[in-house]
Formats: sequence, structure tokens, C-alpha cells
Amino acid sequence: MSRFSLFLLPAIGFALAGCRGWQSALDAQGPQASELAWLFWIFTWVLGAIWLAVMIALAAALLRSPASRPDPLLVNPAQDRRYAAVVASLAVATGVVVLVLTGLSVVSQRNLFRVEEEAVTIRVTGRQWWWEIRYEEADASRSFTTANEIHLPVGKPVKIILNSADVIHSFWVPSLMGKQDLIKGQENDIRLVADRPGIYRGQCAEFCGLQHAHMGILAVAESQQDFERWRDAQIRPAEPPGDPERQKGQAAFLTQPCIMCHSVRGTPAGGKVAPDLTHVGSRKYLAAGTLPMSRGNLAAWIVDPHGIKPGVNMPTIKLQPDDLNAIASYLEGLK
Ligand code: HEC
Ligand SMILES: [Cu+2]
Repeated sequence: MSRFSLFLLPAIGFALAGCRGWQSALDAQGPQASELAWLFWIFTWVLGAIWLAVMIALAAALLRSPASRPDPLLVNPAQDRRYAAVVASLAVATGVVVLVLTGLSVVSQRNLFRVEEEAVTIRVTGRQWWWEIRYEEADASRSFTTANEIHLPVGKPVKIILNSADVIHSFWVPSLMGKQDLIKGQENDIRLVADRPGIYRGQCAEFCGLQHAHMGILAVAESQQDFERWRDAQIRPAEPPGDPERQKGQAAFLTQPCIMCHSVRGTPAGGKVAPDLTHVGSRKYLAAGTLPMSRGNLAAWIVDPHGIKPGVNMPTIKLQPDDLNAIASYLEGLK
């Protein structure tokens, strides 16, 4: 094997391995993502075929033996006319290909932004470096705030309103929909449908500062019943802790600066600039997809957020080891 293919084969392997799984635009799980994947393949095949044809023509020209090349100064009107016809028809073909591809893009664009009556409205606010998520209902008592994880009922159109509290971010769950920017002072909205139950990962797709790479989002598509169950649980305020360890944790949490930034509905903690912790224990990840949810990871996060997400907008707060463990138990129990 040549040195070139030694390098190239693994590279192609890695590139293709990235096309499957829970965060891939080519692994479409809804009509919007399918539309985009389809467009991607059309462009790839058409442009690939043209590239191949050009390469074959080039190789044929290079490989022609010098003897068969006529004296360049010889004028041959019949042949010149043939060449002119070939060049002109190739120019027309190029125009047609460009026009057809443009037309397909326009049709796709229309389909992507077609407005359907939405079943659920979610307001997503980008923040350095996490996602504030608010489910909006006409009945305000059924609206609630959460973070970093959206749930959607399968097969139902979901409207997502996007804006930002600071810099520009970009909302991108590749298996469900293309990217859309979140901009402070402007509301963009997108609609998407998930065809199948599943967990799809998304990622901020616009460089937004130090921890941009750790700004993941999870989209959980589930049946209508599961979705309703989840939503009813999220609407409820936090249950008061039952056991002494968690009661101690709640007391410690409420006397620490945590409550200036975080809310736990049903307690005096009412901060609005950090993820709502009312049901933090029900989420699959911590800190925007950075750590899997567990009591140990909660404690690790609280004791040293900057070790995990350097530059993060949460201070390191000195806690007694007892208090730290109790707070971690308390938060883990907030299901
Ligand atoms: C100055 C504001 C501030 C204070 C004070 C603060 N935090 Fe945070 N906290 C944040 C921010 C901002 C994030 C989001 C970090 C990120 O993911 O980028 C966060 C994230 C978290 C998370 C992860 C939430 C999730 O859903 O991913 C937990 C748990 C948490 N903080 C607990 C605490 C505890 C416990 C305290 C008190 C000991 C505390 N925080 C104090 C700002 C704060
Ligand atoms: Cu970003």
C-alpha cells in the first residue's frame, strides 16, 4: 500500500463514521432533515459526476499521442465549427445544471420553512454556554422553564422560537433540522417534526466564546403519552426532600450564593441567569451535554466548575465536604 493510501483510507473511514449516529445530518429523523439530506445527496452525485467527466476528458486529452496533434497554425474551419458547437453546448449544459440545482434549493427552502399549525411551542434562549428552554402555553400555569434538553412528541410539528441573551449562537440538531441563528433582540423561528422516538444530540454551531464546544443540547423525541407525562412532571414545583441528607442539602443550597443565579420552583431560590434546577435530576446531562447526570458528577461540577468547563459563568464556591455531598444528593433527587 502506498503511503498516500495508508493516510487516506483511515481518513475516509473516520469521515464516514461521523455520518451515522445521534448527531448527523445524514441520519435524518424527520421531514426537514430528510429534505436537507436529499438535497445534499443530489448535489454530491450531480457535482461528483461532472467532476468525474471533466477528469476523464482531461486524462484523454493528456494521453493523446503527440503525433496525432495537428500543427496548431493549421486552420480547419469544419473542425473549428465542431469545437465551437461542443464548447457552446457545454456552456449551455452548465447553465442548465446551475439553474436546476438553484430551483431544487428554492423548493427545499420553501418546504423547510412551510408553516404548519404547531402542537408545541418552545422558546430557546442561547446563553454562554447553555440553552435556556421555555415551554410556552396559552395557559400560563402550564408554561415552564428548563435547560439543555428539549422533549417533543413524535409526529407533531414543533415551533422553536430562537433568541439570545448575549452573543450569537446557532441552534443545530442535525438529525432533525438545519442550523438557525440565535440573535439578541431578534426572534427567529423554525419548525421541525421528529418521525421516530429517539434521542438526538445537537450542538451550538456558531462560535460563541471559550466553551462553545461544550454547548450541546439534547432533543428527546417520544410518544405523546411519554411527552405528556414528562411535561406534567416538569410543570410541577420541586418536591420537598424526604430524607435528612437531602433536607440538609436543601438547607445548605438555600444559604449559598447558588440561589442568586439558579431557580428551584417551590423554594426561595429564584435566580434567573443560570439553568433552572427544579427538575435537574431528570436531565440526562449536566452543563449542556458535558457530563452524564449522576450524583458524583453533580458534586464534581459544583466543587470545580472551571476544571470541567474553563471560563464558565459559575463561580467556584468553597463548601464544607458534608454540605457538598448533601447538596449533590438534594439536586440529584430533583427529578
Ligand atoms: C454567578 C451565578 C452562579 C452561581 C452563584 C452558581 N451557579 Fe451553578 N451555574 C451557573 C451557570 C451560568 C451554569 C451553566 C454553566 C454552563 O453549562 O455553561 C450553572 C450550572 C449549574 C449546574 C448544571 C445545571 C445543568 O442543568 O446543566 C448545576 C447543578 C449548578 N450550576 C449548581 C450550582 C450550585 C449547587 C451552586 C451553589 C453552590 C451554584 N450552581 C452557583 C451559574 C451559577
Ligand atoms: Cu457556540
